[in-house]
Amino acid sequence: MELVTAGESHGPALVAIVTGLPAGLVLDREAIDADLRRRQQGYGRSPRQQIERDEVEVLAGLRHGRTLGTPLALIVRNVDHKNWSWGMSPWPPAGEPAGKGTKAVTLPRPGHADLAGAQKYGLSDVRDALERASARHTAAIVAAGSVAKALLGELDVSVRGSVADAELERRVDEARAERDTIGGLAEVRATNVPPGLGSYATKADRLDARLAATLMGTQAVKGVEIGDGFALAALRGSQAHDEIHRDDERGLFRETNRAGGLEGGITNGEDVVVRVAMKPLPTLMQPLASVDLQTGEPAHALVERSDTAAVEALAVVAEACVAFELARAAREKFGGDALGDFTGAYRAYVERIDWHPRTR
Ligand code: EPS
Repeated sequence: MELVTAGESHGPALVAIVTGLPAGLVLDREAIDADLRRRQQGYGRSPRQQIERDEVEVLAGLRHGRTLGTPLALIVRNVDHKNWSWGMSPWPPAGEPAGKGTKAVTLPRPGHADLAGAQKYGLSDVRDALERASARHTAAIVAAGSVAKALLGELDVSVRGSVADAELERRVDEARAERDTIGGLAEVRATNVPPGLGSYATKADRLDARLAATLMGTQAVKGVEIGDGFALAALRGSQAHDEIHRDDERGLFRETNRAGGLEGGITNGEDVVVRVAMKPLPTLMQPLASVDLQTGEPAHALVERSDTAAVEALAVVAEACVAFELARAAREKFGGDALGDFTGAYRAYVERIDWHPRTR
């Protein structure tokens, strides 16, 4: 399974193409739209979310609600594009400049991709960098993650992201009052994950590395921790590992889960637990020092409408990232062009090992 996305924040639409899904997986449009809505909500989100009504459209790979085993093409339209139709026109715009995005952005924001993007790609308008770097793009990830959750659901695996930040609302209120922004922590937990997803064979196969990569690839994420993560560094070996037990009800199991469900880059049958740290959003109403790229003079960074916090959105996005990577790993382990081949291989495997899925 692979995921490719495209789309700018104020362009016509966001696009996700998912390849490698088995044929015969039932997708529920309402479930995907519900995840898209969850991503839009959350304390501290920008007024942009009142403009958007994120909904999935399917252009290919699905017939009558079932996957065809062919590339699945999803889009989420940007309603706000109507205000940017000149500024973000894919083709040279016709007529006089109108609406938003008509003036070049030359004041890069510290913490955003603005300056590095403009340098790397030789851009005179920072907008050419920031539009794709924007976290708006995560809507496409959530749509694809929702599809991955449907596949994992066939194995009774569930994945849920939540905010791991005490007092988020108070922190948002305080930051908003002071016209500032905040970051925060989110946690994703996947339950009923069978042992044996991922591999120690190569770095690229290690599922912990893959989870870290997909989460670090998410806007504003600056840290990823698996299980007890950084805290493990301070412990003795005798305190840090999860002892192995067995009973007839559960088969082999652990009493503790400091490893976050991953040992040697492979799932070990316990919950997969991952935490992500998000930096404070870099678009500030009281901007930091910058330099005007056109004149070379000191200036203040671009001020644009933005969120005060997006930690609750990150929890939903991180859930989608983890779900997609787990589904990929499950597809590698169990194969299956047809959904029944995939679930059949899973059942035969679980029969072979001494691990018992939780009763349904
Ligand atoms: C974002 C800036 C804001 C956010 C946006 C990410 O958008 P705008 O500039 O249109 O107000 O709301 O996130 C979304 C639109 C979204 O759907 O998550 C940025 O600069 O990263």
